[in-house]
Amino acid sequence: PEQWYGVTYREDRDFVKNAISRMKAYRLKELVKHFQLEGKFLKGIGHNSGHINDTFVIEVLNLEGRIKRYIFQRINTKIFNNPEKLMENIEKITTHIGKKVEALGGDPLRETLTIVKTLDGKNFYVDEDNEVWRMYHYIEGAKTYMKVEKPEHMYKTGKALGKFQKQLSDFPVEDLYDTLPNFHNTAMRFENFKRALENNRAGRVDLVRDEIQFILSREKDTRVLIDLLEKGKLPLRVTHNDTKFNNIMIDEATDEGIAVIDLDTVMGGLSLYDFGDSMRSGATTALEDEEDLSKVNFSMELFEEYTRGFLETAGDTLNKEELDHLAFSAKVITLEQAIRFLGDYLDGDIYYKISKENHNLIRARNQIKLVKDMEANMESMKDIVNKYR
Ligand code: GN1
Ligand code: MG
Repeated sequence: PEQWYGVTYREDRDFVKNAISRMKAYRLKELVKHFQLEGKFLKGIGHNSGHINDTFVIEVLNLEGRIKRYIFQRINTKIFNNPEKLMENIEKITTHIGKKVEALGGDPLRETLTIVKTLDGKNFYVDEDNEVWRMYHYIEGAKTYMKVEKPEHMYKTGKALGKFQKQLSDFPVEDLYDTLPNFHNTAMRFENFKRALENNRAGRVDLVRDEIQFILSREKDTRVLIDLLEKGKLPLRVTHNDTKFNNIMIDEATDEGIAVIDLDTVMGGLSLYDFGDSMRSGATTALEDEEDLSKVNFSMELFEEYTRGFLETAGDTLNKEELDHLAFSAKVITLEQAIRFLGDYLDGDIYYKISKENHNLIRARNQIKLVKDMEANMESMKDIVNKYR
């Protein structure tokens, strides 16, 4: 049997029905046969996080009669259009991190993702509908959270991201394929946004004049980091590029951030993108799609906890420009996300998965609220960085 919970998305019954039937159509039991599973298929469970790929947890019964779990994902090839290169990247970096973990007596199966290969030794499987599938070992005893539950989470995930960047600091950036070129080129995101405005594909421009104005008036901010990169003042590093809070696995017993997951966008980037996105998604009092903006606040306490943890493990690898722009990066990455969500709303919701009407607009407004909060607090944010640098 395959179970279909985890896809529940609040009150939206149609979405749940559609998502369930879409996912049911994947015959997981047949699909996973192509991978080197250690056991007999028991069930597959839909997992509702992530705006891009489809994720399942697969349970098998192994030879000792114990349940073993795997993460099984359908890669969204409309976005990741070269799965071969993408998986090569992931294999390279997880091997690199795995070796470092092992050298320190740790368990690579727990501290990074480990690819489960197909029977013919490949990193992914292409099914008869041309859907692309990959599998990882499941990291047991740890979980991800959609939202920070205690300040300690921020301190510890900050440490984990700093450690991740450090583990990859000696990995040659040119050995990685540029999976999504210009992914965090905020200036280019801004240009794309202006194009979406002109095209007005979904006829929604008139509905969101205030939000559009908010973004247009911040054009200058979108160029700051990219200019510093071009001038050679900010180094190109191997970065994660999608450091949403729920992409860090937290140990259930100790609350330590034990592994950074969702490695699809690991490629050349700025350390600041990763710091900024962690703040956007972690130092907030609400979920990314909370509609009641009175509940959406940027939390200075959480910002401080994360900064403290991150600088503890990565502080000595960062240069002056990086340190000087940490506080700003939180704001600019949040602005970038607002641009992306609102841009997708204007395009008619073609990029991010949505599960209710106006979902992308709700998300954009939520991010705009955070940007406003950060602007009001920018000087204190800089003071906090200065306290720990
Ligand atoms: C997407 O799929 P997920 O939720 O891990 C997106 C990120 C955004 C994030 C916003 C490849 O990540 O860039 O920050 O949604 N990933 C891609 O929630 O576009
Ligand atoms: Mg993710």
